[in-house]
Amino acid sequence: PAIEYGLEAPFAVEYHETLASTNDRARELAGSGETDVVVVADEQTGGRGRLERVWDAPAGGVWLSILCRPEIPPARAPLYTLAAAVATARAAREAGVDAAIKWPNDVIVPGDGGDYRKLAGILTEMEGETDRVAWLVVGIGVNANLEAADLPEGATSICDEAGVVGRRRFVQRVLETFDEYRSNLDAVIPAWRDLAATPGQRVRIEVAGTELVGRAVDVDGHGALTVATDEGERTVTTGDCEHLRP
Ligand code: BTX
Repeated sequence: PAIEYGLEAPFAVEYHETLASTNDRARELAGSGETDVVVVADEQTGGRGRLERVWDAPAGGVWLSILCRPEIPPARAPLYTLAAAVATARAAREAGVDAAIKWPNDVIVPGDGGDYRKLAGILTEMEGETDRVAWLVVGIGVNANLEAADLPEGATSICDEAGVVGRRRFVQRVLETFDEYRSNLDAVIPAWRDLAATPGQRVRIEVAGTELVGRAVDVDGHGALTVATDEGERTVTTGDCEHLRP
């Protein structure tokens, strides 16, 4: 294999050189009753984003999915997505990248004049009853040792921003931070706020076919975003968020 993941992590690590999607493999493991497993691949041939979008995942990136079974209602699951964003942004900063979080789940590198480039994305999937999650798969995709030419427009990588990163150590740091916050969910929002680029920005958010424009204010205890619009304050639980030029 190109990299070995003999990690000191609170998760069992399953490494693949190539896989269609680490989220799909983690879901398979969920079906066989596993938990606290991380699936890592050097390359994905069928990487998925949200809403059936394609996620480009050539060899050299960090593509991983964490499978766990937290004792929480589904309404608290977004905190796991935010915890993954915090873990990823912090690890990227430790690698020398000026990383920040764009609500809800993108890790970006802010540029001049309101511009930004996408460094990483998170895709959380789950199954469960109304009162209790059965399993949760948190997929994290980070453009690590890749070059702009290998990535879609608007993307950047750790390598382009700060040079080649040691992926083993990077993954280790992501998992450590994620583990720290999953057992301390109340600390997720404050940590997220410290790394967030969205509050204070003018944003356009697409939610289920409708569009909302205004100034992002803050996130609430569940990670929902409050936006000040001309028609008053609106709270959005999920959607596609674009930062607009000031
Ligand atoms: P998203 O729906 O927010 O973003 C998807 C969009 O991002 C695409 O439509 C494209 O415009 C852009 N994009 C695609 N590939 C990249 C890339 N490598 N870098 C930057 N931008 C890109 C975000 O979805 C959630 C992505 C999760 C990916 C992880 S990888 C491990 C796990 N397995 C899996 O199949 N998905 C997750």
